[in-house]
Order: sequence, then structure tokens, then C-alpha cells
Amino acid sequence: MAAQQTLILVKPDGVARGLVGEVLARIERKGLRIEALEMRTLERTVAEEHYAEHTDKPFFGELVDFITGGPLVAMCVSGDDAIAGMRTLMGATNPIEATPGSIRGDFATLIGENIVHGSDSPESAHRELGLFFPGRF
Ligand code: D4T
Repeated sequence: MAAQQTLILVKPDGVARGLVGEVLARIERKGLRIEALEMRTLERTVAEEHYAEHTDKPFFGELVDFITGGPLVAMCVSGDDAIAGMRTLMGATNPIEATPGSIRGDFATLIGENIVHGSDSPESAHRELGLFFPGRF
């Protein structure tokens, strides 16, 4: 078991629906630790860099519009196997396939409005934490 850090976002839909406290509570109840937390509205350049792997996808424009469309909450979460642990806590990307009990399984129906983001590998976590919290992690 490795101690890891991961970037977690409560996306603008989660903030608009008043789910910030719910997401934070689930992270803390799991035994993971919130190391840093910031509410901000993303600049398009940061959003495009965050989702760089999806540049060529048909949903890229909508994705950037959505993630920049209102305030989000960005966090550094740490703990034992925090990357996989958070992916389990969040549930599958498509909320219809997400297990009940997970955040997406309990609170979402649309893949384009799936409430949370979590880094998917140590390399992604390093890159994404550098983008959201420059010089801190
Ligand atoms: P994020 O990055 O938001 O945590 O999502 P995942 O890591 O779980 O999933 P992803 O990178 O494959 O997708 C990024 C983001 O794009 C949205 N999306 C995805 C979409 O709107 N339509 C689609 O068909 C797909 C595959 C949802 C998450």
C-alpha cells in the first residue's frame, strides 16, 4: 500500500447542486486527508490543459464549456492508495454504470455532469496537481 496524493475536483454541477459538503464528508469518512482546497472558476487555458488527452474527442468543446461554466472546488487528497481509493469512492465515469453507494452512483445520471473528477494514475496526479496548485505538491 502506497501513500499517494491525487487531484480531486467537485465540478461546477456538484457545486451548483450543493454537494460540496457531501463529497468532502465521504472523503474524510473514508480516512483520506484533504491537504489543500480551493474554490475557483477555471480559465479556459487551464481547462484545456487539464483535459489535453481529450482534445480530439467530439465532446471536448462541451467539456471545456462545462468545467469553466461556474465555480469548482479543487483539492489535493492524500492517503493510502488515494488514487484508486478515490476512483472507487467516485464510481464509474458514466453515472448510469456507477455502483449505488458511490458519489456518481448516488447523485448523477449524465456522463457530462458527473459531479467529481479524480486523477487516474500517479503520473496524472503529478501533472494535475502541478496545474491546479503550482509549486505546492
Ligand atoms: P474525469 O476526468 O472528469 O474525472 O473523468 P474520468 O477520468 O472518469 O473520465 P474521462 O477522462 O474518460 O472523461 C473526462 C470527462 O469527459 C466527460 N465525458 C467523457 C463526456 O462528456 N462524454 C464522454 O463520452 C466521455 C467518455 C466526462 C468526464
